[in-house]
Amino acid sequence: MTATDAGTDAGTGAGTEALREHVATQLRRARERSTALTEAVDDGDLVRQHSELMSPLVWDLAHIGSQEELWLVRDVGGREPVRPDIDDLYDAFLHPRADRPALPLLSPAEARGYVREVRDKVFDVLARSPLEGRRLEADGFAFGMIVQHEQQHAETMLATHQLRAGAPVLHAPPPPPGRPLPAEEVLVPAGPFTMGTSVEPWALDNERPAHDVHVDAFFIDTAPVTNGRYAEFIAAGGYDDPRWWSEEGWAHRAKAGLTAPRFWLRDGSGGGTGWSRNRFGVVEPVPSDEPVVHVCFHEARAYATWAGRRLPTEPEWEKAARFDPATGRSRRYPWGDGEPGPEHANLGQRHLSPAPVGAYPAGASPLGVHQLVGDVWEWLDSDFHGYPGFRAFPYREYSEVFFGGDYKMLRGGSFGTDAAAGRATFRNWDHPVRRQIFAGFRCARDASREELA
Ligand code: AVJ
Ligand code: FE
Repeated sequence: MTATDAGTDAGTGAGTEALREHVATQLRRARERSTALTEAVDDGDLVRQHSELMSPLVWDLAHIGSQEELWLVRDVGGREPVRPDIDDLYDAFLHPRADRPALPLLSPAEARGYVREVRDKVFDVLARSPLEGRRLEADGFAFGMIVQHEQQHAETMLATHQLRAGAPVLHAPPPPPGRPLPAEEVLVPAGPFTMGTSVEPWALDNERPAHDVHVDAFFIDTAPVTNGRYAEFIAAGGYDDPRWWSEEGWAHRAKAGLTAPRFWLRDGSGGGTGWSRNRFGVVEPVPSDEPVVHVCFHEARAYATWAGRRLPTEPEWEKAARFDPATGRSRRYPWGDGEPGPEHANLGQRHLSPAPVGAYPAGASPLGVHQLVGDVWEWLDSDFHGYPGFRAFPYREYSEVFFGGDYKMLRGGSFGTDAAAGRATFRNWDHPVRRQIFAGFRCARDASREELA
């Protein structure tokens, strides 16, 4: 076995002081983003429930502070609790999202004051932590976990913004232009590769440990499925033909009345795809060459079946994203081991939509697969389980309690995912019916005997 798992020092260069500076920068970046997302709307919009699927924005904000208090102030810092009285209010397991608006939540002003107070203490804890020793503190793991937690909730808040009615309040430049790709699909050769990681310092428990997986030869699309292609599926009557849908998917399609991706509107103008969409309050024609977004797993699977193809499995996706045939190594990212830059991937809410196909040639994998990271989360035909040797750390409720549940895997991150959670080992999951997340998909197929000869 030649496969190995790329190592890193959290991108900080050597040295505890450099790591401390890196942690501080990441904490500040996360807070700038959640602040912007919660300052973009008035107090009414912060406490309102914009969808049964989501929490009020002010719940997310205080929950971010509550998790930070729990792990960094109390556990790492060993300090007195700041607000032990509100632990239960912001425990995601005690109150489903639909019930959260009725709770006696902190007001917007109180929530802002709370997260500021916690953060002040955290900078003090950071200044004193050795950033080594106990596993929670080694390499700044607990701080990295909290950075990722805040960034994940920032993406959730971005999805809440997409569900909010009314005039646009978020603004960003358009993504870079697309360009034609040399091929529509590439062959990923049969053989083992290293999946997951044992050395990435801020990897979460479900990404661990690194382990070798054999993957049969398969073809994978070089880009996610576009709006233009998806509109062809709709025009061909794809939503009305049970042949393309699983039994469960067909039943859901009927019950939920699905006819097109969420936020699409029939367009009277007759141009382009024949559809328009509402994107963060802007109604605009659906661009043909962008990855489709806001489809559920069942729609993705139906499209793939209609197209004579299938969704990739999770090991297939990760092999396409990380495996370097020249060295046999698994990389941290499709383009190599270096941190994502604006030339590599559409991450971090730099833009408010996926980028057209071909917009990130510098982000392609060694096998020539584009836009695996960023743009849209990709639905996969795999369920959520722990890797062999999985151990919950530091708490079972991040991953383990979801293993074996009604979830499908999502990989690669979206335009709303921060780079802190954009590494190619990062695993996401959701119910197969969910459409408010920034999820699309790409297709794959088995390689035939003739094609391999
Ligand atoms: C990994 C995105 C499914 O948002 O439910 C946030 C991340 N866990 N707070 C979620 C998470 C605890 C989680 N997902
Ligand atoms: Fe959370």
